[in-house]
Amino acid sequence: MRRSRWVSRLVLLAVGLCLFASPAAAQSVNRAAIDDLNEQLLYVALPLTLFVELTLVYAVYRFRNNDDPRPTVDDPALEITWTAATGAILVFVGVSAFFVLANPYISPAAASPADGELGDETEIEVLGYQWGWEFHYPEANVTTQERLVLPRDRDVLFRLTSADVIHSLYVPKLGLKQDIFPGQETLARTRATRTGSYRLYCAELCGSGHSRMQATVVVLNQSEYDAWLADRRAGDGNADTDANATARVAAPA
Ligand SMILES: [Cu+2]
Repeated sequence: MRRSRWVSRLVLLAVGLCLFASPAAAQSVNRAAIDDLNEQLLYVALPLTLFVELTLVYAVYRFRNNDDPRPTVDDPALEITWTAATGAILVFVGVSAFFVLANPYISPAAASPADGELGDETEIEVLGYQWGWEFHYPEANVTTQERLVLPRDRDVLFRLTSADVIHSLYVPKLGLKQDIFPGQETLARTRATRTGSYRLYCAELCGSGHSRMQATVVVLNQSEYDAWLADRRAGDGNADTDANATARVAAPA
């Protein structure tokens, strides 16, 4: 009876770990795709880890006083089984990861709005330089620095270029990461699903000012975004409008 109590405790522990590791609602479609994959893999990895560790503990305990160890005998059926099981797990991991990689938000260069999965896109040109960021909204002819404002629930396509060396746009909370090369345009895409303020970093060591190469991403409701864009267009260079964007996030409508 003691054994069944231990088994039930272990099952409870496993369930608890799964619940603990389950991410909260994601802030973007990219983040959701990555979190879902992590969760799927966790459900495979956790039972396997428990199985391996329990087998190890059992073997150590069961054979602790074995003064007459004998060589392992061949067992083709067992060997075929564990090889096939390992193969099946690797295929599952590969297929799951492939579908996330093929997602147009994760691999934007492999998809276009014409594919039907994407709606109307807001285009934003991102320039990385030693050591800062410039964000240009071509539709409104607005340029900002150190603050990237995005509309919520809209597809956004980033056209990324570098003025000098290799940089990398990295917004962990939005699941966004894309290298930026001089003399070459790369793409990134997202759809933010929650208003808020997120950190943007350069994720490629790009010189002595690399650690300062940060910006803030502000996600606003569509109407607030439109108002912000109109503000910026009316008074380009007016730093106060950036503060307004942050204030809107602090007190979302
Ligand atoms: Cu950089």
